[in-house]
Amino acid sequence: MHTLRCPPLVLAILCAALAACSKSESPTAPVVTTFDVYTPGNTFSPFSLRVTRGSTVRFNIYGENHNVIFGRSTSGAPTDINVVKYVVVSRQFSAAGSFSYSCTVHPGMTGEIVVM
Ligand SMILES: [Cu+2]
Repeated sequence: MHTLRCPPLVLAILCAALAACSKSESPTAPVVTTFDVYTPGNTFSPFSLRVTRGSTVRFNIYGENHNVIFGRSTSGAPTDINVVKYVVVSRQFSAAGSFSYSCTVHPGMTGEIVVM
């Protein structure tokens, strides 16, 4: 009969290799955080915002009445924000992509959220 045996040294090397592998995988979680967009002078500021997938964007609607309408053709876009004033409305971006939006009250008032 033949029995399969692993020398202790081989086991020790395998264990060390496995430990090194699991260590190097853990710290690469994406940074999910919260961002702010403001409405100074009937513009969205910042005009373009890059965020990590799963992040939250707070739309700080001040000054005049504004809405935030996302392109209907873009799948994964968050729900539109109806016309409001003096409120902060949060939207979470859980899908990667480029989401442009506009305020239909003020022609040319546009912005975009790029989700990586
Ligand atoms: Cu507006």
